Amino acid sequence: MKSQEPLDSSVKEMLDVAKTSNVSTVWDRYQSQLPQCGFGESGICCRNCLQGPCRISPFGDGPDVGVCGASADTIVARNLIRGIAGGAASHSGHGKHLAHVLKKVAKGEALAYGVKEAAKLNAVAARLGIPTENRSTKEIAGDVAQAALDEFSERETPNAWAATTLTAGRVAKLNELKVMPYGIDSIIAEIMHRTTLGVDADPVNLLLGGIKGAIADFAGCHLGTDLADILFGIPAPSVSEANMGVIKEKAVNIALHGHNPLLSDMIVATSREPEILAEAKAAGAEQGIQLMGICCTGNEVLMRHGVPTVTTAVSQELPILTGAIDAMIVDYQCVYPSLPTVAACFGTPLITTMDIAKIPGATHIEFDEDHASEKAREIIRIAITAFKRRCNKPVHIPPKTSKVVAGFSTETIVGALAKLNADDPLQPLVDNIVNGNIQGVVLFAGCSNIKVGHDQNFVAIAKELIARNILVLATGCGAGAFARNGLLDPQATLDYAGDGLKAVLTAIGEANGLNGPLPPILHMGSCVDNSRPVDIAVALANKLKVDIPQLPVVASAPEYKTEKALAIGTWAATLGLPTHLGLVPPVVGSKLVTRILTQDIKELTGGYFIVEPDPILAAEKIFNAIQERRQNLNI
Ligand code: BF8
Repeated sequence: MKSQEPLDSSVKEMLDVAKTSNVSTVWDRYQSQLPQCGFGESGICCRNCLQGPCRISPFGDGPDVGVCGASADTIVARNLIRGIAGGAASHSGHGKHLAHVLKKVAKGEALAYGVKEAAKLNAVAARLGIPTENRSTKEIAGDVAQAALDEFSERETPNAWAATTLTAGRVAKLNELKVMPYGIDSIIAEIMHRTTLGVDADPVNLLLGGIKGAIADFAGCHLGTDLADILFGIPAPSVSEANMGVIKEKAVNIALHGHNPLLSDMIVATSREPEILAEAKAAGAEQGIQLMGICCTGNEVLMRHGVPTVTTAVSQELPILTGAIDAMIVDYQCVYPSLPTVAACFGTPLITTMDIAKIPGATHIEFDEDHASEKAREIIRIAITAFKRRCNKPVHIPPKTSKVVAGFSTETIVGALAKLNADDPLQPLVDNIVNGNIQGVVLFAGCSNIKVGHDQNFVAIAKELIARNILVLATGCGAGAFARNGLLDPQATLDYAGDGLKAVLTAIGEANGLNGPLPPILHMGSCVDNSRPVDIAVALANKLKVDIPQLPVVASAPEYKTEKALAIGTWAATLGLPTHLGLVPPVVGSKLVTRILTQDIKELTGGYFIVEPDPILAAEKIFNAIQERRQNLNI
């Protein structure tokens, strides 16, 4: 498939710069991979043992089993659930890292960190059954951190971050299907075990194992969100900006990329220290230090500190091509190994920081939580030195920026609704769903993918839905796409929302002193923060005394690409949501697996996958899924 045109004019402009500078980007590398392997795209190649690789003929004119006898159904299911295990390992690894730091905080170590949100710590502790009365914050933090670490190994009780956060109905369903996880790492290991040669060959059993892995992913995501809020604060709305125009020619421009707020939060704090600012100014940076985010690290610092977003995953190489980035600092996940090569062309320091995520050609400065501020200072000073080197060299910065209002945590949304009804904050939302002002809710999650015209699907589908009075929530690179294309600006509510949605968003905005509406899309954070919209769905379901599969709520991943997105999509469908995918997943080599995921799973969980690459048809199908649920609720 030929990659389509990006939507964003800044991305197009920088691709022209790449061409004239003779710098290869993900767009070029994708073209040079074409045509991509059809066996891989269909999920019917197997490398799980050394008698292979094996390929199954999709047309029935070649082998229909691998050397060991595995069928296309077995191979497709095995490949899919290994992807889910990869996603679960990533999300939960991020959460585990936060748990270790919270544990250090409890022990009086990692002094740069602390418990910023004691109320959330207490709420999480209470949910986990950890006593809070007459105990110090450190004692409670120690127990919560230990409970989080206990989530990883094999145990005799279900994963608490799944069993205590979902509706009773969902917990019962997960138990009934025997897919409730009993240890995140142990499930990941179990998936690796059952997919090796000669273990599980039953595609249905394999898929159930994958669902268990996806629920473990959910637990890891929720744990990650909770611990980040405890350590760094619950996000609240702030006004910021997005797109390449946030880069300032005469500032020390530092791009923060990756996922974990542990380092990036520290860099934000350190960059605001007078001493460091003075160093930047002394180096000639009259506009000071300009931080900007990429991918989910970008979402974390946008949500909590209003740091602008410069771009999202697919276009992560392009800010460097402006010639004005003085350091790109990466932690882990979704970081392209190409970055040091691009950075070398512009003299930009590309700094890796995590011991599990090194890239040849990068400068590695190992992050260390016990010396977090010192590390942050060391890194910022590298950027200041790079700024001195680039001073007065030509830069090419596309000027476009969009206004962004972001920071909609669950707590913030409930707080904003409380301004309409303090006794029962969810009631105004319920009333407006029942009266049709809000037809339903769609969560846009997941990545940007080079196979899709960058941002095209996200923006086209969301605009259709907003016009039809659907409340849209967003996380991850989806939220970034909306940010750069003006859909996180309250003005977009006035420009694009249907009358019912506009009235509700305006009423909430005015009740909260905003003199206008909320934006039509509420940015709820990074990919681990997909747990936040689930919390809202659970609260709604409990209030209505129904379960999640009855709610007029749909998930959509129109441009997904990572294993993490496979895991999220699978738990979304398991929790009972119709889940739209804008790219065909690598399962079509098995009719059985395809049928299970798009049809049969509906009987099991109430959720299912809608695969639709065309954005207008996708919007129609998402809207219809919402209408079906409204009818079933008699509203
Ligand atoms: O975790 S949306 S490309 S940045 S995987 Fe990666 Fe996908 Fe972006 Fe965040 Ni999520």
